[in-house]
Amino acid sequence: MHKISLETDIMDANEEFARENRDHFKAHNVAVVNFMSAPGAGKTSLLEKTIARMKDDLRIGVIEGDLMTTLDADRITALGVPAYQITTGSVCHLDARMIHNSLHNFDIEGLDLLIIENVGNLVCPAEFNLGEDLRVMVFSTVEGAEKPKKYPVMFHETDAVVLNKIDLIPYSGVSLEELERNVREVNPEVDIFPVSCTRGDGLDEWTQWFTERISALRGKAEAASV
Ligand SMILES: Nc1nc2c(ncn2[C@@H]2O[C@H](COP(=O)(O)OP(=O)(O)OP(=O)(O)O)[C@@H](O)[C@H]2O)c(=O)[nH]1
Ligand SMILES: [Mg+2]
Repeated sequence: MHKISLETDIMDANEEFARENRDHFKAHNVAVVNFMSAPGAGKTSLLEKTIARMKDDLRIGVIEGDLMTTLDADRITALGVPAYQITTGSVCHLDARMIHNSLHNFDIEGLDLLIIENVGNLVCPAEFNLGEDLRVMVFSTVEGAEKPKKYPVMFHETDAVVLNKIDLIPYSGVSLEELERNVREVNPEVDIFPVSCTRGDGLDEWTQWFTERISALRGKAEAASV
């Protein structure tokens, strides 16, 4: 009983901060995307590839979430794109308040696209609305075709699933067809992109979808502000 009311308070407070974040993002006409995955599935690798392809056309900024280190933010700034690192200490996800606080230090003025890389964790990040417009989940195919059924929350709470590391499929014995079938079982509407960040397979299709979604989001925001 006590536990339930505490959880409700936490989630209510998160929703309030998420609403404020969303208003702030709208006021700046910036599209915001939350990238989530288990540790090491390839979020930063996908961001590196995606940003390199989009940064000449869009002004991009990145907020990185990790328990420790600025390693991921350093990888992004090496691309010439501004990045802000949130180190959560022992917290296994980003929440809307952390994003809210980071906006006091990270200027989104003039950005077209703000990407948030969440803390590596296959469950908790999906439960915290950050005020984002779009969610992308990255899944490493080698982790097993059955995982969408065992850990459905994040697969369910996302607009796209990027199935990364398909170059390793011949060594892992995982069936891509079975994995895609299991993703669809959990989330029939989701867009699925098999890719290899290291070899480059599937990155054209993924980047095209992502670019179109961002421009649709920004177009909608512009129309609403007229
Ligand atoms: N073989 C293979 N390795 C990959 C691929 N994509 C990423 N990796 C490797 O997987 C490891 C983790 O990649 P990251 O991009 O750091 O993963 P991440 O999800 O950002 O990790 P965290 O932020 O720590 O959760 C690195 O050693 C990458 O080089 C891929 O498509 N194929
Ligand atoms: Mg990373």
